[in-house]
Amino acid sequence: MKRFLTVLVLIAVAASTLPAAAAPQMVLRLGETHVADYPTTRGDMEFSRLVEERTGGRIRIEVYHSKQLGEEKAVIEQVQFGAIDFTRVSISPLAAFAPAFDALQMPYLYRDEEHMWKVLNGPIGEEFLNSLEPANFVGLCWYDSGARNFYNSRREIKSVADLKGLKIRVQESKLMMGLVSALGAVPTPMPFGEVYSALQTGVIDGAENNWPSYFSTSHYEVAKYFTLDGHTRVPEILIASKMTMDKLSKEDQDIIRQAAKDSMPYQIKLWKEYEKVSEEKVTAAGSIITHLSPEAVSAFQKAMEPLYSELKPELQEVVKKIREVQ
Ligand code: GTR
Repeated sequence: MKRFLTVLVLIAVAASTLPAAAAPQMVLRLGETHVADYPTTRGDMEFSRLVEERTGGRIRIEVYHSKQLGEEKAVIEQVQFGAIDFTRVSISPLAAFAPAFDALQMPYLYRDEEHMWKVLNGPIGEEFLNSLEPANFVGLCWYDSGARNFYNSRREIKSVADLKGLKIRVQESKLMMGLVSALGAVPTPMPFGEVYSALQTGVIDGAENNWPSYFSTSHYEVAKYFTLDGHTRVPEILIASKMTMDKLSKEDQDIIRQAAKDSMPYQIKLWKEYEKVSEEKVTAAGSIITHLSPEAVSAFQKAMEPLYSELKPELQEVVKKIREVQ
């Protein structure tokens, strides 16, 4: 018994001299609209893991997925005021806070995916990330979001004419409202989380998004006509609150910036896999997938042309530069 007690005392003494498991000195919050296994959420988690690892556990970033911190627009506002530290959002709602971002999400702007990545990973993309500071954000990196397409519960869309009069939900974005109006449909801005029930109850006829969002939200259950028109490529962006970043040392700011960039390949790889899975799942569930003829695609492009002439001259310049990227 005596020996047993001695051993216990020795263990207790040893434990008290061991460094305690490093408690984080700073816990920061990241808001994400998507569910836990969605590629953007997993990208956020990779970013968080890298920051924790590279700061030796001093900085922990907790990822609040599935809108736990609110819908996209409200979260962006809170990041602006420093109440939330980070968020990953689509650049569509962000453009309400930084209007130049519309130039990056114009319809049929990029020749293809490769063109988009050349732009985002080159000087134009870097300039956009840096341009957010006056709005009190720090742009960290881009994530993949594929191309957006129309879907609805009423009928197959094979031409622009088929969209006429349909009530289509859009993100809270002026550009997206204009885009849907240009096609003769009726735009209805609405938070992402309300779309399923609005489709189900017939408040709206359709919406538009990429394969993964169409699948993960179960919108395919209530809107089975999906047309591959690919009207926009709208990059996702990871942003920080400038107020949060200003509180950190230069070294920690650099760690955060680099960790975000280093999480990109992981997110992009998961995106590609999830796009395929989503397409398979919705097709198996009975969605009707419509491929457009080249003539129909040209007609979509033509109908949206006025959006370009309505852009402010300085944004038209940016569009020109984007198109010149080879
Ligand atoms: C998704 C995007 C979300 C959100 C959503 C929407 O593609 O990843 O951040 O913007 O679209 O349509 O509201």
